[in-house]
Amino acid sequence: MAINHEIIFAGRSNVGKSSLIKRLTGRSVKTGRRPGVTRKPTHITFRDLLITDLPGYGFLHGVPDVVQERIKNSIVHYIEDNCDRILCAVQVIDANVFCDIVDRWSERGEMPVDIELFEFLSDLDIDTVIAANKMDLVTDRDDALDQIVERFDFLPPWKQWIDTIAPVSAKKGDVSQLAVLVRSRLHRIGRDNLFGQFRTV
Ligand SMILES: Nc1nc2c(ncn2[C@@H]2O[C@H](COP(=O)(O)OP(=O)(O)O)[C@@H](O)[C@H]2O)c(=O)[nH]1
Ligand SMILES: [Mg+2]
Repeated sequence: MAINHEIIFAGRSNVGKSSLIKRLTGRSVKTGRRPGVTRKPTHITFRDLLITDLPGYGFLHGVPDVVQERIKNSIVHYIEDNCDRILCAVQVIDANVFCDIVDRWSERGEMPVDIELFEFLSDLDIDTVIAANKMDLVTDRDDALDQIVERFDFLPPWKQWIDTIAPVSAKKGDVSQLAVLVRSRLHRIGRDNLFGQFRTV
């Protein structure tokens, strides 16, 4: 069957992209034993909808710079090439360490990769949902989410942005808020028939 629509999962290595896809859809994408092992996009399909798990975006400890640059370029090209059929992007972040990492880069005067990725997706007019994963590790939930939306240049409180950010935990199985957001994007294109592929429990 021809592919008409695509949902991409993007973000740094180890933030839980593959785990989230598994929790959300009940289906596995190929995963490597080590983070960063997956260097090519991997896919699952539901009828004419493609779900894509992209390689980790940005710095990865122990991987040579040239290789990192190559992976980053290939991700950028993949997204640009498939832009027209991309219904939405799920940008996955590790809610527990996101702000520390962003601030560390900012203090060095460098563009944090997560922000770079988010802006890149916005520039392409790709509807982007932020999945704040690993919420099970976060103690002050509302405060953490307020801090996170601020880094993306959204005004807190985070609850103003529930159509854009979904706090989730792939590990504890709590992904319902993300399923709701993905379903809303499917609804917009009249594809409620795919709702069943994205579990709310
Ligand atoms: N505590 C916690 N760990 C998680 C969660 N989601 C994923 N992980 C763990 O984070 C690591 C990386 O997950 P993976 O899905 O491979 O990340 P990817 O590189 O972004 O695809 C694995 O050890 C997962 O078990 C979560 O919600 N909470
Ligand atoms: Mg993965």
